[in-house]
Amino acid sequence: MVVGAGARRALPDLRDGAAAVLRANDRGSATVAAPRLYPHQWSWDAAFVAIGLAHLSPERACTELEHLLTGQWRTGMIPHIVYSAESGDYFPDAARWACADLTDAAPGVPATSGVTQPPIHGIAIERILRTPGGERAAVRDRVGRMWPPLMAWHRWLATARRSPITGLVTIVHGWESGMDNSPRFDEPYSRVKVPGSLPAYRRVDRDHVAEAGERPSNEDYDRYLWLIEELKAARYDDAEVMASVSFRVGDVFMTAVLAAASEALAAAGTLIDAPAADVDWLTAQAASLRAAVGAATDPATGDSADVDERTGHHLVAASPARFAALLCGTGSSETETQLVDRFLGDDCCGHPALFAVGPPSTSPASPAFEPTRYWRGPVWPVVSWLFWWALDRHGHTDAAAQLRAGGLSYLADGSFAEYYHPFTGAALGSRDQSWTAAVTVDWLTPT
Ligand code: 9WN
Repeated sequence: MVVGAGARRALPDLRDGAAAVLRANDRGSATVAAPRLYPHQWSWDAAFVAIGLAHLSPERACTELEHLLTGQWRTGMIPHIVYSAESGDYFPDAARWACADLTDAAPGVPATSGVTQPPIHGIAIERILRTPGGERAAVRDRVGRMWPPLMAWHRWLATARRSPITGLVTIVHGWESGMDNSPRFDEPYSRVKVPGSLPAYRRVDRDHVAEAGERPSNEDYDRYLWLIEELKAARYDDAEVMASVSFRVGDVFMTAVLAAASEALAAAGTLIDAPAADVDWLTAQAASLRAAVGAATDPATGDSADVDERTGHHLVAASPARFAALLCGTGSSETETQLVDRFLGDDCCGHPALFAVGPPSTSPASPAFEPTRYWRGPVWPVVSWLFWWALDRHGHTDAAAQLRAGGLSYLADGSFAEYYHPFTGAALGSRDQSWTAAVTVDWLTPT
């Protein structure tokens, strides 16, 4: 059932409410992504959480990322979930991944998943340092201590995950994109054949979200779980995974995020006197990632495409990933202005039926659009935040202001939902979602 957006809260109240959610979800040195649905630490959620926490305590923001890094693999990969020691009610649990049983690269403690997520951590690091309090020596020292693992993370992405053909970052599971069941992946997922030998499982997520239609389908879940079995068969070995897993997509959104985060991390490096060779390497990576996004972008439409690496097909879906070039910059102000106009236009953030300005996870104009189903239609505040950040950074301040105002309209009901109905503004999915609260704190803290 869809209900309209609830009572609107005044902005100072909203900021206090968001800070209270972050406090309530704090388990000491890590923040659970959501109190019931996601009782562990997620990788890109943790980076958004750190961005929000930076305004409340830059030291606590550092702790969030330091905790995430305790789950880093020896290869450099930051896994998408760092499991809490208390058995949270979430599936797949750590036992299903069995990472430490299968590879020495995974830490024994904490237990982790065996895939990764969008690398926005560099953006969080730069924001921590630039937020008032971030200039304190104690904060800079702590960022300095995180520098080597952060470099290892970026180097792993560059060596283990960049396609030698397209230069895009390859993902081997839809969960790695962070946009799990987006129509972006319908075609590559159609080629993931689930055999009858898939070990049995129970969907715990359905216990926490009343409406099944707000979550991925059972067919999606079978594929997600089957891919875990394929990763296990490859013993999570990077080369073996690339050679054998039946889902391999050059992810243009992740590539643009990595370009932006590499540039942000390089800027952070200059603030803490990191080794010049590291800063230069990150700057060069950012340029080459931006070029890969450019090569995946149709000059006529401005649409950026993912690439199914099993077939070579270019995949353009009506998702915000089409506008990936805006995240990392196109290098041409004319092209960029046209792209911003399209992004804010009828086919995306400015669709006339929208409750407020914001990129729907799938355009209402697309046949794949489902207004309440997860990444197939709802508006996700964190995605609005990311585009807001990029537009603001690249000087599109009016467009950025529209995104922020629209984002706050969705958020004003004070539920800090995981995602929102694009037409009614009703809260969907989890409530008290940490990253939603974090971007609210960030947007509502005067600069
Ligand atoms: C699987 C935690 C995560 C986000 C993802 C979002 C969702 C998990 C799930 O929740 O994914 O990783 O169980 O649905 O898709 O982006 O990081 O908030």
